[in-house]
Amino acid sequence: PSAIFLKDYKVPPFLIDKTELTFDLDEATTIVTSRLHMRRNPAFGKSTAPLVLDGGEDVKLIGVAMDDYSLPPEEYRISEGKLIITATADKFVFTCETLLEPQNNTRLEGLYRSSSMFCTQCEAEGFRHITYYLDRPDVMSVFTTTIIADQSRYPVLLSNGNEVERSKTDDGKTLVVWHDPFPKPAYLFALVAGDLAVKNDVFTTQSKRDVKLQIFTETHNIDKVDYAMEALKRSMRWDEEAYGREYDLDIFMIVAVDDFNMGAMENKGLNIFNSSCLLASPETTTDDSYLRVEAIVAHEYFHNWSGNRVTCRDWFQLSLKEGFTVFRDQTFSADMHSETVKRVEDVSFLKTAQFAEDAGPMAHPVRPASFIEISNFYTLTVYEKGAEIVRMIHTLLGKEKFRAGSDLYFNRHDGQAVTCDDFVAAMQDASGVDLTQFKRWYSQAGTPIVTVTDRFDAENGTYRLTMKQDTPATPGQPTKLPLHIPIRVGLLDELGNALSATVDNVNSEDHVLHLISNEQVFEFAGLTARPVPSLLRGFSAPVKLRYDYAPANLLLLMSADSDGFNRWSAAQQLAVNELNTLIKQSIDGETLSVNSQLAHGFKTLLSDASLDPAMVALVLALPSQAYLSELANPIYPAAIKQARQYLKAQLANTLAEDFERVYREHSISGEYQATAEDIAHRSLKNMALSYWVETKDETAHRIVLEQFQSANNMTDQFSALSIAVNSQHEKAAELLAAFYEQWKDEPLVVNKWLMLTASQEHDAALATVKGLMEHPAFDLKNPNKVRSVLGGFGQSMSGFHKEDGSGYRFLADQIILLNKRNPQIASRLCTPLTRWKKLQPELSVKMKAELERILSEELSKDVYEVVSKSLA
Ligand code: BAL
Ligand code: ZN
Repeated sequence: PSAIFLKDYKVPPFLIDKTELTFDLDEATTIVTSRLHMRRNPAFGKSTAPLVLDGGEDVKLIGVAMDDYSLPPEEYRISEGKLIITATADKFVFTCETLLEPQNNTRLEGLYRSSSMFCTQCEAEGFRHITYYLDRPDVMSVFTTTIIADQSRYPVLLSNGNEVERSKTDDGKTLVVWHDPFPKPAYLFALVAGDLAVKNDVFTTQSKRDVKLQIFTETHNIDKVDYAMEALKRSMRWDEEAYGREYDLDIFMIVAVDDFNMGAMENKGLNIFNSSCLLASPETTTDDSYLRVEAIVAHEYFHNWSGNRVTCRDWFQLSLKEGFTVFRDQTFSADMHSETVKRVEDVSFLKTAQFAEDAGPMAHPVRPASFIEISNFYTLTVYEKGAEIVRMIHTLLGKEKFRAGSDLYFNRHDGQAVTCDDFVAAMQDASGVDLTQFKRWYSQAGTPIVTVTDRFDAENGTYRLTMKQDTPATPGQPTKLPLHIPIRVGLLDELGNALSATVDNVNSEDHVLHLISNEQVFEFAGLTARPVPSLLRGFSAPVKLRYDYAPANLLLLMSADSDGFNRWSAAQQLAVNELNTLIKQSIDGETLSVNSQLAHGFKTLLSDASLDPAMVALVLALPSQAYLSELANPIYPAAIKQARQYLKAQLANTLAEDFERVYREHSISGEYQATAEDIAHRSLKNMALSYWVETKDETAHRIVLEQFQSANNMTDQFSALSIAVNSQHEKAAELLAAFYEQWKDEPLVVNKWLMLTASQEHDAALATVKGLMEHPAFDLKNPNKVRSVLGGFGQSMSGFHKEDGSGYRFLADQIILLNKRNPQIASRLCTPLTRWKKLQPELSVKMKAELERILSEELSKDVYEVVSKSLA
């Protein structure tokens, strides 16, 4: 397989003004007739270029016609999936008929079956698995879709836009026509057919138009969509208020499907969701999942403007819509709940997973320069780091100018397919802020390291921060240029009070410093004593900050910083320092011991009733094994596991009474509500219990059982189960069995059970996972189940990183098995293996050998790209 390059972009030689599709759906074969009203693209220049349409090997071509003249086989050819017609007029109607077997489509791209339904997934290049087309986002067309199907099995027939016609065919089937007036690329096409239940609602827009809202599910799930419907209405209102964006069609539909490669898809007017990202009920859904449903409903809805009305010119620009839309959904969730909690969660995720990607063999810029398979670039870098870039623009412009920039962007480019440069240009033009250097964030891969040193001059009352930036080399980018990095800084006195200081004639308690060179000095004037710096407040840039904080100063920041994010950040730094000491002891074979400063900080925190319990819970959460692995070089998995378990137990024993008290204080009764307040209490209560149980106290162990049995909601029940499993509670196996028995008819709950069972830390972890693959609850065809079991397994230090390499071999076997069936999922599963260079030497060679074994197979483009780049 070969790569394609951003620098080779050319406008399309042809345009498609109108697309008319007819789907004759049937279990055995589906026939798709496509009529494309095409013309040569004037922007391409005068040309006699042949018509080259994208297709897929799974699409059987029945016939082709030009202006109703059926082409004989010698007048067209198919090569590497593409349909090529040499002699074409300047304007014509191209017709083709294709035959599909959706029931055999295991890739879940294009048209496929999920349970008893037909559904589609066309982003990025799925439409070519339906019919021959110019399957690229800069070809935007007005779609009319006719669906014909048996009435009894498929009473619900949906596509984009508005339903404009409904009738019966001569042979008694139902025929429905949908028309979408907004020109769109093929990746936003959608079709659903099935016997579905519906929940209806109405949203009145700011201009007083009524929009019909519909959520469709299989009948047994329709009682679990109320939360998503409310979240949808909140999103619609928020986008009007925060961005001035109103919904444009008369109807907005969402459909839940069980088999889906992604979380959800923003097809125009017809979002299709992985049921795990839509369905929610107190008994079956945890707080985390409730918040995820809300965030993803919002995300997909926000795409209606950032993605659909203004779309991407080419797939290299994916972050244009994804980075911006993630930023929009993050801000929405922050507005609905707590801004600081949301920021901590997002940053924690970024620093764990995106930083690891940026440091590995698949590191790429937010706007990649090349790819072999675009599906591999739906990454944390494009999404999460892309959102950080938009957030930095927000910081540089300020709220009002950012809004002016987004207004200009939407107005200037409505109905167009544009680039990240166009986005930045709109922000720059509306604000007058020069973003020339800033734009390097889009093209330069890797996480910058910002090293800070300081000096206080008592005589002048000045405090100087010297900052250096350095971005490590990444594949294909050996040298890096300095970036424009906004660094938000405040200063505290020794009691933790905020200090005002003057920088560049501006006196404030909070400054945004612009680090634009490799090294720069910033001077704060007007101080009487050496301050404690609070650096990178709110995580104002996606960088690794290095500053040598004394533990006492971290404790001070943790308890007193006015920036809530940095209070958390200081606690994390303290914990990382202590864990790194313990990890080293473990590697060196020493007895573990640490004089934990963290315990003091935790004690203060646990006694302060004025704090947001959700924040307290986040501070108490020790850095994850995954984050410690990201920081480590090389990674010693067993040492990381041991150090973390040791510190947790030590903190638990030191603060046992506090944890018990906090557990009881935050145990709320009453009906379950997914409100920020109740979620906060539950999170702190369950965090406290996870410590308390580590003391091996009998009462704590009994309470875990009681909570498991008596909980009236999934958050508390699943927390009790997880705590039992993670603390190796003597009843853990019994509880796992009971949980499965209780919930075996609820697939989404079973997925959680699969994940927890697969990620356990114990000697038999690999055997357990092998057993799960044979379990009746497992299904290799269902991406959620594969992600639960194999994704969960990849997190287990004991199972995945087994000394003899058998964990790696097992995962490699599964990747090889899935490679042909579902290349996207197989490729995702490779991620833990891409870290081989960072592992301790004995494990590294074993992991590498498995990658080489995979590479010796006949591979899909998806898996080939990840594995070959990992070994390069
Ligand atoms: N566009 C793919 C799914 C999403 O990011 O919304
Ligand atoms: Zn998206």
